[in-house]
Amino acid sequence: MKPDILLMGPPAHPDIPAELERDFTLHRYWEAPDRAALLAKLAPSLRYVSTTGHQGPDAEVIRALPKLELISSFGVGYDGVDTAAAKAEGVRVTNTPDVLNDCVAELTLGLMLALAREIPASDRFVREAKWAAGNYPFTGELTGARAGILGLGRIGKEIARRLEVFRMEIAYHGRRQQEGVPYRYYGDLREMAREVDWLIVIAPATAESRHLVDAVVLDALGPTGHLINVARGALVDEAALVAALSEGRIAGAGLDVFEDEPHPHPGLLGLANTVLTPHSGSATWRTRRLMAEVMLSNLRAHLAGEPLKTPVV
Ligand code: 8YV
Repeated sequence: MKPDILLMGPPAHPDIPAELERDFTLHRYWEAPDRAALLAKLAPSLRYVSTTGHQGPDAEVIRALPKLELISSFGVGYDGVDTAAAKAEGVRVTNTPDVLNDCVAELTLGLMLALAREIPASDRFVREAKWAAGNYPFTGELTGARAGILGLGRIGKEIARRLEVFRMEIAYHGRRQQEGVPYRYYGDLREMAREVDWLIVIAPATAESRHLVDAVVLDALGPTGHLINVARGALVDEAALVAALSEGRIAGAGLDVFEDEPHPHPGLLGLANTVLTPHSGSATWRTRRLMAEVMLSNLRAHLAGEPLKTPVV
């Protein structure tokens, strides 16, 4: 008999349900009419959960499943999984790092180019036949501008490599200075924000990083500064961002993530100085397939009694 697995929410890749069903009996948590009853039914046997970084399980669900052994999460960020509860209950947690680095870095540059060169507005200008009446106004550009990366991890470094091609001056902020990194380190985020034209957020969401980018940091970035967030909405005080954008206290923002997804702050929607994407940093066919393979490989490794491929707990 195949072991049971609980899929927490809608699959992040369409192949996932069928792939899971090769090795497991699949139970769909989010579709269950009575979730508590499903947990109670599975409690005596359930050893596996498949999820994404946003779908849980929380401490309550983890504690309701005493036989749980592994939570295999899809995505590099796992802030939606209660890892403290998992650890306390002896449950392992895995994520899908590395395979999405290039993809997220690519969208970051896309947001920066779209903002700097005003590509969305230029596109509307052409379509709305305004060109014949005169040229589109000049825009800014990336070449030679200064960028500060908040969170120089694996994705942050891929972003930096791409910024080098644009001959940008690169700095970073994180909890500590990294050896062998050629970029200027700032121990103080506000100080870095004051010195750069682009502040790029690519750090994990934790209790400590919540609202790191607040009104003070935005004011330090200043009226010619741009904010890019491809990490988690929680790192930026979205209400403060809307105020700063509306009042021209910063120049613009490119956002792939929001505090309350899928509901961006309504104040962002009417602003011309924003480019907004629907948390699609890793959402390409190639990368989502690679992420699915890593998520599945952890489950299969555990089933085979082999070491987990990418454990976080
Ligand atoms: C999600 C992400 O996994 O990897 C992450 O941390 O945020 C994304 O790639 C994706 O949105 C699936 O839910």
